[in-house]
Amino acid sequence: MSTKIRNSRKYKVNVIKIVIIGIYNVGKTTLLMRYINRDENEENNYPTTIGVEFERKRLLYKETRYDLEIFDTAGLERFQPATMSYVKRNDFIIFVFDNTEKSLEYILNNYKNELNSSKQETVFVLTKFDLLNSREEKDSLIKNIQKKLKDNLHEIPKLYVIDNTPKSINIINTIFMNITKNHHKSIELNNKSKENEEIETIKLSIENFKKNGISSVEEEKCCLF
Ligand SMILES: Nc1nc2c(ncn2[C@@H]2O[C@H](COP(=O)(O)OP(=O)(O)OP(=O)(O)O)[C@@H](O)[C@H]2O)c(=O)[nH]1
Ligand SMILES: [Mg+2]
Repeated sequence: MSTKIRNSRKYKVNVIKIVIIGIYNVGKTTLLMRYINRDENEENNYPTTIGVEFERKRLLYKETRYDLEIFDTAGLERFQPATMSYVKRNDFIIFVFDNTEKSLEYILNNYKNELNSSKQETVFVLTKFDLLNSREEKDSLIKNIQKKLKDNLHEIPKLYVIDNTPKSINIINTIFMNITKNHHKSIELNNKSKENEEIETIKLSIENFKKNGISSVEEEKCCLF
């Protein structure tokens, strides 16, 4: 028991807020449950989401503990205003769509401005790839999607493709792992820019010392700080 407490104190905890968005029935809840429960059962059906559901996953990455707080939104149109409000409150957005045209159009029509103006990180996930029969069909769908993304968005987002095979569990894990890595990187960058700011302040104070005729001993003290 005491060991557990010591261990948990050893790590810094960071919260990453993620929201999953897409039209109804594209597989948002299935994706999340596959991640949370490592649920490989393709027969599992979840009731349609009403409002917003919440799940938490704890990860350890580079000695930093991350709490992933994941919001699974309802795709039904009547919940759309509530869903919109979640977009701004989260660090990452996972947009989910399936092999139907309307499911990608739903995202582009409703979130295009957000996608083109926001600094939030986003990824796109195409589900139900297993329902396409031939290689040609699959290739043409991917081409079509890439064209639509290119035509509508300033920056082409990362696109993951999943289906009902057990392999998709690994892809889903990668999606969340990459989100965590990106977040970690942005924290590191942020810390570095803070360090640079401190260096700048030290430089300025050296100049101040010089201006006021303070001796080089003081200057050394200043630099050791
Ligand atoms: N074949 C296939 N079916 C899938 C896949 N992903 C999800 N499904 C099925 O799609 C249906 C809808 O999945 P959900 O996860 O409930 O969809 P949702 O986006 O959460 O739907 P709402 O909560 O209504 O917005 C279920 O029957 C799933 O089993 C997939 O990759 N392949
Ligand atoms: Mg759902």
